[in-house]
Amino acid sequence: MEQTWRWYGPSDPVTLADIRQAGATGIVTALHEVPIGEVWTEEAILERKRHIEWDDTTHPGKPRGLKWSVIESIPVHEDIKQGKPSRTKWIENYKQSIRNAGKAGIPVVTYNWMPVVDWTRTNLEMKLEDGARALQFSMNEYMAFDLFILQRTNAVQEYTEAQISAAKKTFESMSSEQQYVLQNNIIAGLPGGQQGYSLDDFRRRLDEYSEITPEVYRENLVYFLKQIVPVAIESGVRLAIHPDDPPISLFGLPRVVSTESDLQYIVSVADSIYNGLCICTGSLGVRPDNDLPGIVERLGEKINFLHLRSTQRSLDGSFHEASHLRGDVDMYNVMVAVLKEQKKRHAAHRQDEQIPMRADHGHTILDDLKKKTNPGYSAIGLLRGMAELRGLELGIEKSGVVYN
Ligand code: DNO
Repeated sequence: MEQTWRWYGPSDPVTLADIRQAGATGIVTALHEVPIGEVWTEEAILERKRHIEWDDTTHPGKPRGLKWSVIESIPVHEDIKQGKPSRTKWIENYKQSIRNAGKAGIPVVTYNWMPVVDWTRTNLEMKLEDGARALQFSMNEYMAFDLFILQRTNAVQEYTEAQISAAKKTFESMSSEQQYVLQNNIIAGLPGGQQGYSLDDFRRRLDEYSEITPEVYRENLVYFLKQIVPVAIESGVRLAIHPDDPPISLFGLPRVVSTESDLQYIVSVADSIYNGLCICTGSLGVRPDNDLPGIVERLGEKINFLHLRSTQRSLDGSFHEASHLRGDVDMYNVMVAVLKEQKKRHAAHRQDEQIPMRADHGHTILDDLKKKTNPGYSAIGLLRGMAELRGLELGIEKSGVVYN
């Protein structure tokens, strides 16, 4: 695998030099400053690429040993997701951004198809028994927000009585400051996600989806893919759709990228390695019915990017981020399946034999506990995750199991 690292740009407290020392060779980043829907110009992409790949400040003209391998993400404008007539303009912009990424030589573009909110957690500082902090999605906190802070119309009908009373108990045990933190965690936007919303804004956004069923929402995705995949092919840019995180409906919104059959459907819309997947084991792994090693085996050919992490589920639908080799994800068998896929690519002389992967969502540990960091993206936790994963990869390779 190609070891990559998500870098949030020049203001990221984790520097390019830190990433190099962690042993990654690929950078995953985005032009976060470009408003959603606007064209990413070739100049702006090239300028960021130069910044990543050449250490002009300390050693002019010296390569840093890093390469911009993956764009994560070019976000998809809400009008495209909702299938509004104005989508035509935003899709043209999207195509242009892909062409420009291709001209700048960036091989992979990640995107997601989550409506209104990107990845969602209720608690960014869950305390683990060893003192480390982890991201968490607590079902009770989520329902407490939905029912008693957002007070969404229809929410009550979607939960059982037992769920409502558990959520009420949680809500009543929270101080108003804790309620505010919960609200912000959910709607203010996590790093790399959509823009943040105020409560009213958020309600308006949800209302826009009142008529959009999962079927319609999926048709809108098909429409988008039919438009952009030909451009991706022409531009030499492999697309990678990120699964829903978490892979369940939130706030009554449609979800169409949550299961293996969703992924099978998406790749069938345009059968090309350019219409590919980002397999995020932590997102998909929240559903016990997602067989991760099987998904990698069956959809392997279409995997253009890997987010490797693990989650630990609870019976009530809550989960938290586990360390990379623990939790509910069978990382050993996922890795075996990935290495088998790479072996097939090698035999087929595919250029993209080494699949880019990044360790995703580390715990906050050691010195980082005293620092201000991007939730899930502090250096030491990710370094631990990446080190464990590269050890696992090497061990499996040396054991010969992929050659049997
Ligand atoms: C969270 C990430 C998401 C992901 C986007 C892809 O850490 O996995 O922000 O990058 O959903 O579009």
